[in-house]
Amino acid sequence: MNVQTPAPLKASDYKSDLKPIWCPGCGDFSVLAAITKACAELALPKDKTTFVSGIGCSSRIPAYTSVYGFHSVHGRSLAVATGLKMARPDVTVIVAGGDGDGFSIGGNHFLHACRRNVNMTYIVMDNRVYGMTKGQASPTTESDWTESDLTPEGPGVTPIMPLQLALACGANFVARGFSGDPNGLARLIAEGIKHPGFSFIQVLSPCITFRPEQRDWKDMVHKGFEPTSDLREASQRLLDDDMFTSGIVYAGTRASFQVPQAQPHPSTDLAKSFKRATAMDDVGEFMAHAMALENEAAARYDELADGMDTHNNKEVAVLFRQMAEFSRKHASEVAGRAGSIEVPHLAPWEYRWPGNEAPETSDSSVPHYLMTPHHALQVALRNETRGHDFYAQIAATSGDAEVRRLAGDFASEEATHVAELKKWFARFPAPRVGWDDDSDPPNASE
Ligand SMILES: Cc1ncc(C[n+]2csc(CCOP(=O)(O)OP(=O)(O)O)c2C)c(N)n1
Ligand code: SF4
Ligand SMILES: [Mg+2]
Repeated sequence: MNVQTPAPLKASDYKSDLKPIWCPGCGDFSVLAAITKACAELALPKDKTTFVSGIGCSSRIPAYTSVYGFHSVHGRSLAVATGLKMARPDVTVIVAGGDGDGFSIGGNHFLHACRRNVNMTYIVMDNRVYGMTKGQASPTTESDWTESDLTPEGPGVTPIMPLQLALACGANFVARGFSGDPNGLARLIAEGIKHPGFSFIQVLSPCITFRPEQRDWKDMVHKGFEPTSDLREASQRLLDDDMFTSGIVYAGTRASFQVPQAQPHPSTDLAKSFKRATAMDDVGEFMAHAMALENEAAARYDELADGMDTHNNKEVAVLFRQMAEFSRKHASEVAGRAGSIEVPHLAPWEYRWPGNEAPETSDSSVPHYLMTPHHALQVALRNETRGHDFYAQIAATSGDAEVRRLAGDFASEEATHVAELKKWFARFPAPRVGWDDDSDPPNASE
C-alpha cells in the first residue's frame, strides 16, 4: 500500500478565513503573523492546539487562527486556560490578549498563573492603552500620558512592570518581543511554547490609532536579553532595562504544576537553527530568500488591502491588492528560475534579511486608514527600492558565482519595478494638507 505523508502545515494554514478588523498599521497584525509562524515551525497539530483570549482588540486572536479557540470574557483568559490545560494536558494552550485584559481586570489571575506555573504560554500585546474602548489608560500607561479624556492630566500613577511581576511571581519563562520584528518574535513564541511551565511573553505592539507616537518604537526597541536560569541575574537585567530591550530574560527549571508532561513537540532544533552563516554563498539558500521576499511582500499587501477594505478605503485597497498580485507573479517567476536547485526550508528567524523583515515587506507601522493612493505608492516604492538594494548587495559580495549572477539579474528586475512605479505617481498626486484629520477615529466593537 502506498502511504502518503501529509504535507507540512504552513504559517498561513494556521490563519482562519476571517479577515482582521484591526486598524491598518496596528502591531497586532504582525503578532498574528509571528504566532502562526511559530505554530508552523513547531508543527503543532491543529486538533491539539488551542488559543484562549479575553476581550480587547488583541484578544481577537482566536478568531483569526484556525486551531481551536475560546474567546472568553474580559480578564478571565488565564482562568479558562488553566482549566483547559488541567483537563487536557495533551493540548498545547496558548493565551493571547492585551495589557488591559491581562493586568487590569485580569491582574489577579496573572499573578497566580505565574505562581502556579501550569504548562502554557501567555502572549500579551502591550500597547499601553485600552485600544478597543477608544483609548483609556491601562496599567502599563506612562503616568504623564495626557491624551485620554478620562485622565486629562495623565494617570498620575507608576506603570506596572510586567516582566518584573512575572519573574517575582514565579513564571518559568519570561521574554519581551516586538511586533516590528515578527521573525524574532516567532522565535520567542516557539521557545516559550517549548519551555515547560508558565511562559510569559510581553509583546510591544503599537496602537497606532490611540497612541500614534508608538510608531517610533521601531527606533527604540533593541535586542539585548540573553536567556539565563539564574533568577538573580535576570532580576539585575530588569533593573537595568529601559523597557525596550527584547529577548528572553529568564528560562527557569521549576517543575510545572502537577500536569503530566505532554508529548514533546516535533520541533526543529531551534538552538542549532539560529546559527547564521556570514555570507549568502549558497544558491539554494539564496533562492529561498528570493521566494520568501516576494511571498512575504504579497502577504503584507493582502493584509493592508483587507485592512483598507474594512475601513472603507476602497481606492487604496485596490492598489494594495494589485501590488499583492505583482508580488505573487514575481514569486512564481522566481520559483521558475529555481528549476532543479534544491531550495531548503528556512525557519522565519533563519532568513538573513538586512532588517527585521524581508526587504520588500511594507513597514507595518506606516499605513493609516485614511491614507491616499499617493501614500500607498510611496510605500510600494520604498519596498521595491529595498528589494533592489538587497539583491545588488548580494551581487556585489557573494562568494558564489551563480548566486552573484542570479542576484544581479534580480537586482535589474527590481530596478525596472522601481522605474515603473515612479511613473505611476503622475496618476496619483500628493494629497491635500490635513488628509488624516478625523474627529471620530475608528473603534472596534466587541
Ligand atoms: C467586564 C468588562 N469590563 C469592561 C469591558 C470593556 N472593555 C472591553 S476591551 C477593554 C480593554 C481592552 O484593552 P486591552 O486588553 O489592552 O486590549 P487592546 O484593545 O488594547 O488590544 C475593556 C475595558 C468588558 N468588555 N467587560
Ligand atoms: S484601536 Fe489600536 S489596538 Fe485596536 S485595532 Fe486599532 S490600532 Fe490596534
Ligand atoms: Mg491594550
